[in-house]
Amino acid sequence: MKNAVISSTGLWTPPHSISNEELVASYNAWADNWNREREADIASGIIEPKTHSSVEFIEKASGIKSRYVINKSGVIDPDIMAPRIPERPNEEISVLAEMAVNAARQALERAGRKPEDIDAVICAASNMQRAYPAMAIEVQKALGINGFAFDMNVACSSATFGIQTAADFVRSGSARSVLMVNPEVCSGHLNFTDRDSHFIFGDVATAVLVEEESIAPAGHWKILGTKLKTEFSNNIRNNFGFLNRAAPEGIGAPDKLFVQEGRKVFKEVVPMVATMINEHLGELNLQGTDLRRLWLHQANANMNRMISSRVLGREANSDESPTVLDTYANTSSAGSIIAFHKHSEDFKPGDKGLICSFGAGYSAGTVFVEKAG
Ligand code: CO8
Repeated sequence: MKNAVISSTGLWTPPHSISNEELVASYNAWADNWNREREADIASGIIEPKTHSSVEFIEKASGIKSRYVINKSGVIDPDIMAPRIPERPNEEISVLAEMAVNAARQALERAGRKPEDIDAVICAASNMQRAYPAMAIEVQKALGINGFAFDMNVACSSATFGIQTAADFVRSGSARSVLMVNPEVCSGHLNFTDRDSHFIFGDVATAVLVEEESIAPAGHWKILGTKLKTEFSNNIRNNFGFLNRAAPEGIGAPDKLFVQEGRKVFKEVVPMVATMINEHLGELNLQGTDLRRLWLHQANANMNRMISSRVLGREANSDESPTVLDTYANTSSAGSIIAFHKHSEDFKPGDKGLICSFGAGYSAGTVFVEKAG
């Protein structure tokens, strides 16, 4: 069996950012309008009024201060409350593919790779823009890559599942160089009129180049081990899909967007992920204290604090478990890759770390890495 390594990563960040203050102002204006239109029903107690969202709550509950988005004007317009991303003709590159290509080009450049060096493309993300042809095949064409490409979706865990899939191709010898991309337009699936979740997500794209060790550039990352886990839960769900088109409530219904039982997710996923990390550490004859850094999924700062405490045996500092939530919010599958991309330059040969994601499914993935010489 061949050894798989991570040769490089890439990141593309959208140009527009929305602060909590801006997001809360638009939500509150929307809620005031909603209440005004239903004044009589609210006064007679038939319906409950919408209450205001709060900047303080968002930051305390999640650690999020702002998020990047593909379209800002629609999201912060109280009369729209959704991104307005113009549809493109089939002859033009699609939005998701374009984002992925931007991140991919950086990963290829950082590894000194040309398109002809790549054997396969995997597009691993929470929500594909269309059913088919696969986003990955469009990315493959846009970059001029030969070989094969396909999409996969394991929600927030898509990137770690994508890394293991790419590593398995390399280990088995069916590919030597695999490009894995994670374009996430979370704003397209978020209900900006739901106070409990309107602040959670942002848009971004990341890329990871997984290759056979013998061809990898200097300074690559050895993959010490990968592990995946899934356990069915309805606590994070999005019912959008072609089968719902004829449903009486229509495509605009709230359950055709992201919905979650945030408290339950928090309580159930923290122990599941901490146990998984500790078991995988044991299988690799490692301990939490052997890890220089944890690049955890970026859903909630408090969640990451609890998981890292259970792995290290004490609270991790921001150097040991960095967060990008303050500026990026939750970017689904891309979160742990952004953290890895932005906070790994200081690693010395032999330093070890963990890329870990978790989310809807439930699903979780662990990728232990070591900086090579
Ligand atoms: N402003 C003010 N108050 C608020 C707000 C708000 N915006 N929202 C809620 N409150 C109130 C509530 O009404 C509640 O009030 P009361 O106590 O009177 O009932 C109080 O604040 C506390 O509310 P919660 O219990 O909901 O608050 P929590 O402390 O639990 O924090 C969180 C909420 C931040 C959602 C937290 O539970 C959390 O982060 N949970 C984990 C979530 C998570 O990890 N989800 C994973 C999602 S990612 C994934 O896998 C799906 C992929 C999707 C792709 C992208 C598509 C968009």
